[in-house]
Amino acid sequence: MRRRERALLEQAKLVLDFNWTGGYTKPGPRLYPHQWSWDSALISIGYSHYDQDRAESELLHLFDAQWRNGLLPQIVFNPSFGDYFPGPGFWHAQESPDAPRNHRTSGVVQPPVHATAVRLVYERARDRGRAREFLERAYPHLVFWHDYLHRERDPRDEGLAYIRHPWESGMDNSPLWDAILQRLHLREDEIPSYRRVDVHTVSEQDRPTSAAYDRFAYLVRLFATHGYDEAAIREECPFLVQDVLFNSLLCRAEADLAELAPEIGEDPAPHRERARRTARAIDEKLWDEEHGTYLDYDLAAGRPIHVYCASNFLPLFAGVPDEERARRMVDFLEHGGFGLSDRRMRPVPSYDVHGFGFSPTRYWRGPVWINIDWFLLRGLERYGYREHSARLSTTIRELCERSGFYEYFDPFTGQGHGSVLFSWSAALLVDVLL
Ligand code: 9YW
Repeated sequence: MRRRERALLEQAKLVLDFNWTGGYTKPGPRLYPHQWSWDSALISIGYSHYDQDRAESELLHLFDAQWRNGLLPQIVFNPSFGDYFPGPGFWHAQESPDAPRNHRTSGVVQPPVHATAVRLVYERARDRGRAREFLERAYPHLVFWHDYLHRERDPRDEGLAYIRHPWESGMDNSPLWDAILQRLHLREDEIPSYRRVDVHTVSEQDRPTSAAYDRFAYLVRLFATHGYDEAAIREECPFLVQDVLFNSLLCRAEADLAELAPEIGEDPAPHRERARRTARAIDEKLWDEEHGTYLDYDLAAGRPIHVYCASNFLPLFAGVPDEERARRMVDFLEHGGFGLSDRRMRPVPSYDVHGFGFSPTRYWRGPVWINIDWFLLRGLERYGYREHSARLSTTIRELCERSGFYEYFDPFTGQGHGSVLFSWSAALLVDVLL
């Protein structure tokens, strides 16, 4: 490794040290003080290279807050940090008989990348005895989590899980949700009162609008009113989406669980079968023949969402498309608005640069995110597109080196936005470098 890369690696580790709380790693120092589910999974992938102890603790801390029905919460609140919206008092998660008693959590989930993270942490661990103990502890949580998704979030048994809030996608401000949120007309008295904190921490222009937050809050209140009873929520919730990113990660996670199973004498077959089913469902229901990529499906309205985002290419990460479909996807990444062969841009913008309402700086509406680039990089590698994957790893390195470990980056200028010292940017950079 060259000197510059070694220095960058050290900086990335310092970011993680800075955000480490002793039990978990904060996604970012001020904006995100609690534990977030998919952040922790991605962060543990960084630690897996050099700190087995932290990699394992990070994930076990999250699993400790799992609900009794298997729901793995999006946020595990840290009682030392009070000033966050929406906090535990807004979620009312404890109204659910399934909520854990030892932690306060939110009542939604995030993309299921955890089994993939556990696999990497397990495989890279130096202390094998300890790694086995870790796997024995983590495995039942993962099975329980995936069971929850298949049981509660796939009522028609299609092999696809639905999400019921933009926060569950991990990409809450994405244009993917605009049409659904716009058709949600709220009367004044239907909007819960709340006070945002995010807009006092980073630039308001970069964050979701207050109209979006009204709807986010409305959905939370709907869940709480139903005591987090999934069958009741499903009947009424205007936001039910079979999301490409979420299901691609679930598919990959089931395949990773199948690889882990024999290590501790468990049966891999059910997980392999579920991975195959979800792959087939993504390929049959979500493929968009016109543009050559996959589309989210709005389950409440019964139609595909014709919005093109970088996350729509995530089936590459799970090995879903055949070679021909993968080739069409790469063609779109190169020649559509995603800039994979465009030297004027740092790929891949989170949203098609020609898409309606594209913004190079607004959160999830155009900026480059390191986690999405990382999924695509690993996906392209898997299909043998080495030049493209190399371009993405160079992009990740250059963005972090020139601008710092920001939450997201302007694809044209490379300038960083959102939270500074952002943990998954650092952790995935570590993975790319090592
Ligand atoms: C929120 C913590 C989270 C990420 C999400 C990202 C943002 C805001 O920050 O969400 O309030 O949950 O969209 O993917 O996990 O980094």
